[in-house]
Amino acid sequence: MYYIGIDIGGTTIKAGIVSKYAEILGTGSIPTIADEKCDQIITGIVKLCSKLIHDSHLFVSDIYGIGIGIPGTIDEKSGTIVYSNNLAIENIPIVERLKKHTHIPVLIGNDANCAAVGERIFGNARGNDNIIFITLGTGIGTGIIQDGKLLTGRCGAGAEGGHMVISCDGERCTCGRKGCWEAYASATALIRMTKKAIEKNPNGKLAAVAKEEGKVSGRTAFKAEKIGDGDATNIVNDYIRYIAEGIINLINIFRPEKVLIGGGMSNEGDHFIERIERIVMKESYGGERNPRVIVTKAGLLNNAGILGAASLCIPSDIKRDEEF
Ligand code: BMX
Ligand code: ZN
Repeated sequence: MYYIGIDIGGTTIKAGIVSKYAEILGTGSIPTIADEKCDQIITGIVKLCSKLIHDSHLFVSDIYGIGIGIPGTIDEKSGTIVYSNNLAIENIPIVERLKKHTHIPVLIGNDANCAAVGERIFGNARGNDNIIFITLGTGIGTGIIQDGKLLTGRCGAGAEGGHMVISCDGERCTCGRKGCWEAYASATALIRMTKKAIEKNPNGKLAAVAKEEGKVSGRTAFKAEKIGDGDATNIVNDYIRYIAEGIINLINIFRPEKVLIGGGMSNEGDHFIERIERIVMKESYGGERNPRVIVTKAGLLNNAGILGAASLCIPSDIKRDEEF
């Protein structure tokens, strides 16, 4: 019994064959070429799946399901990509179209929602019925599981925590609103803040670190902070503060057991997470009087996309298997 997990990102589509025990038998990827009707994505996925099945010496009949994680508004029930602004596609009945070609059941979900489910089955939220998964990457995605149930809102158009406003009339977000959490606490936002500081002080240590790296990335300010640069310290402190603000807002509504941080920024390590947790513990509603929420790094890391997507298809009795 095997599953295929597919992670559609803005630049790459990654796929992997996954066993019910989260072993990955083989992976592959193709560039994301998004056209209006999604034809290239669909043909690319069909070819990628056949290649993976073939390379893993399996048959189509060994694959019990294909799960796909996609950024944007995903209607799981109708199997439609309702809207994905990064990919610039709308209203694509992707499940129906893929099923015609693959003859394998296909399930889809928002990327962060998939990762939340994956963390609960295979990752750092095993045994937890109340969790919030947050991905800090190009954008901010959130996956909310309450009492064991994934909250997606009507037609999958809810649970977009990245688009709650943390600063009225603040920075413009890709969604059109101003001041969204994503516009302050995604890796993209951190890069914007770092670039701004470098423009102001082109001869400082922060600029030197960026030059050495060859570009400004989400790591630049963290690296410069470690060598004692004041501008970098301010940026990182603000950034951590912004992340914490959003997490506290979510905790005040959902009060989960755990908040799991994934996405590229989670690679900044334990100290990064601890700094966020310190603010969160102090400022969540009720402080230490209310049940503690553990803030921790997500467990699936680089495989979160593939395992999360595959876990959409894995039956719930298997999900609770003690072996995990
Ligand atoms: C955006 C939104 C979310 C997504 C999140 C993380 C789109 C295309 N995306 O807020 O649905 O979960 O980004 O996406 O509307 P990532 O690309 O950073 O993983
Ligand atoms: Zn927004």
